[in-house]
Amino acid sequence: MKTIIVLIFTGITQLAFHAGEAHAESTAVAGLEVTEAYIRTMPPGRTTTAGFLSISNAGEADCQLLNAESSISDRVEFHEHQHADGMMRMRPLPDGVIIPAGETVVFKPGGLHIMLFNITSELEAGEVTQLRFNTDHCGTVQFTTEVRSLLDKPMGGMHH
Ligand SMILES: [Cu+2]
Repeated sequence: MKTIIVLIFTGITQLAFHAGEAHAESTAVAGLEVTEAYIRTMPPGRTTTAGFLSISNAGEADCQLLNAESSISDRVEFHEHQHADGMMRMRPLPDGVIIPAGETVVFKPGGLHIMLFNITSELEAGEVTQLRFNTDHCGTVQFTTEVRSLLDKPMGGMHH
């Protein structure tokens, strides 16, 4: 498994949120586990990228991922791909993603994924960045994402 890293987030919103959630964090460590997390390098001139991972829920209750926070992006969304009229389109999931008890959900190209917007740093393959998921009653999950080259696999239908 990837190392779980505790991040210090700044900003009043995060601090206020964190204060209310602090007691639940140990639950998340016991129940939700993220593995194989990575984000893609960006083509020149772009400030948006996608992230992929596996997340398993070893707990006895479903966990809903409500939102995500990133060390390099101030806006992170859950998206899924959808075929409509012969086109592959992306749809935001404003209600987040449910991870059923005892199951693993895979975020992968062409399916469920994370979108990171407004990235101001250049992403180099091999770097790591930090992400965290905030959940309904399963605390927060913090994890490391590796940056992988865009050239490893085609972006296939990623349009914003
Ligand atoms: Cu997307």
